[in-house]
Amino acid sequence: MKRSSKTYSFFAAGMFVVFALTMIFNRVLSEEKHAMSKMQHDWTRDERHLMDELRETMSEMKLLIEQNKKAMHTTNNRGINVNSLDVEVKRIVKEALELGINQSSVASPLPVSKAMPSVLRRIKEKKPTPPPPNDRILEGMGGGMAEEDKLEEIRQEFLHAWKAYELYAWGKDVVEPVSKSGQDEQYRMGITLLDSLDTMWIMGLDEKFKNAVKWVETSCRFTNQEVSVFETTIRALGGLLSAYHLSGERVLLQAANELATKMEPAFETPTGFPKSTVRLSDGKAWCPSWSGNSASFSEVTSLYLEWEYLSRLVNNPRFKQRVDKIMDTMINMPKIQGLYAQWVNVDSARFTSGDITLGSRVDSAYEYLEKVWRQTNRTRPEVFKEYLDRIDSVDNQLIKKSKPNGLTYIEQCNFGKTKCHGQFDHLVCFAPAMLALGAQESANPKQKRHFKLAEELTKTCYESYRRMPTGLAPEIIKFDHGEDFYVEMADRHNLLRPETVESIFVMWRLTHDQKYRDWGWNIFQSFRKYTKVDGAGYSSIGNVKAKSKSEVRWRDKTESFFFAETLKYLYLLFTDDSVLPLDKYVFNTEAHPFPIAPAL
Ligand code: DMJ
Repeated sequence: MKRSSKTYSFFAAGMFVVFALTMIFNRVLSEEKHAMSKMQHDWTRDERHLMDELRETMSEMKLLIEQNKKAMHTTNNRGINVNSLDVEVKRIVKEALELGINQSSVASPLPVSKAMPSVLRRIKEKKPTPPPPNDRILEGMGGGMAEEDKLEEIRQEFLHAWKAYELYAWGKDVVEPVSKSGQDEQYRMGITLLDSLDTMWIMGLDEKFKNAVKWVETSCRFTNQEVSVFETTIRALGGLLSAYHLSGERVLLQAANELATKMEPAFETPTGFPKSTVRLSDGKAWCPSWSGNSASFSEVTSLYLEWEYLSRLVNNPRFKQRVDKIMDTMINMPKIQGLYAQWVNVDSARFTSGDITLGSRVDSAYEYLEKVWRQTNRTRPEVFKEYLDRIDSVDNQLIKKSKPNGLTYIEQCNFGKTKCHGQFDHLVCFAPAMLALGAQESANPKQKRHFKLAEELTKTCYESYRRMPTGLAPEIIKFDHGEDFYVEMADRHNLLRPETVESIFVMWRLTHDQKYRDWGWNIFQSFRKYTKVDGAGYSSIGNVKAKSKSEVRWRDKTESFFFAETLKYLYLLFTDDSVLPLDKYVFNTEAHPFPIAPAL
């Protein structure tokens, strides 16, 4: 009797301690958040980084509290050893204060995280290191894993995703891994297979690659399909060309040549801007019937890399002339306050409607200016000038900072630019990679600023993942009000898009800042945790705010760019820099690498 009442009091005291610790923790966290937002503006990058570490460590502490709570429930009389914690906490708080760190950030009688002493040590040495992964990631997923092991894990997940395509959709455009079926979309040419060839080659999946090449040889036919000139160029043509470059399989080049030849009539317009859709059997081409002969701007202007490279390979100057004409039109056409809009008339090269944005229907127009400059071995200064002029206009008019934490974003404006708003598509996250690569081209102050923007925007894009319960970004975030940004119900889906990991990959290659590898790894783990389908496959999901995998709402589709881009960029993030070095290759907008043209 006596014994059980003692146990009971001990348990009650323990519960009280946990309750008190939780309350204090929450208060500390909110004070810290408040202090952070007030101070953020004046902090140096290193200090912000250190503060990030502390904040992450606080998250880890929260996890420990939870674990301790659980331990108490299960063991009944084994509560927290308050005395020993007390001593350790006092020591840490003292050290933190000596270092001049805001008392409210660390001074709390909390269970001591294992990471805390080492964070303090690093602060002392003024050596910021990558922040510890967020608490989602702490749930038993490989923190200290070697980079080679990470490569292998990403490769295994490619195989898991590919298995679904092989089993349920071989030769079809896309796989639906949940319903275990395949669908032909508009392409009817095994678009996933063509888009995935070079990733398999790069990952050393030789057997899989061979089987896919065999399929191209025996079963891929370009007959009477009605296809988007842009999507077919970036995915099919791009996929075939880069896989040919890597493997030397001539059948791939022959297929590319045939496909391009059948699409070519679409370019017969006064401006050179192709009509959106072409029928491969007779070359008949058209724009959407409601559009008054308009096409989306990114679609008519992001074709250069593929057609120029094909032109080199098959020695057909006409292919290059087609895209040179587009480039000339693009440079000379009137802009809207120095910016591009979403819809353009293919006969007059006048913008007709749509938003001004770096997202949907405009994105790769900017991207290709910078890439064409490098791919043509820096022989067309007018192209790079066009790039710099446009980016200047973006910088002067569309770059904004969020409240309260000053995240950088690019806003979107209506046609005519009378009203702007804080819509930020996931698609915009290609921009940091572009800005960072463009910034390598000279050391002038403007380009230094572009590099800084690239760093800031990569952070924003990463935050759009990190702040979601699944660790996966929604399709769109909005900055108009709320805590930095918010997500509307209709935008909660994730299509397995690549843009953020693309920018993370480029930033890693250019800076070797470990944080980029950590961010990419965190994103990979979130994909694996929430979008992997049992048995085989990966699926896009409907709700990145889900609290558990059972609530993600499968959309039952693996977009071909998951194989072509997302997994490829994640893989390249952990390879040596000598694999597809950035000074020798440009990646098209679907992540297919082409060698830079040799100097003349
Ligand atoms: C890809 O097909 C390409 O990256 C394109 O330029 C834009 N979006 C998708 C992936 O999100």
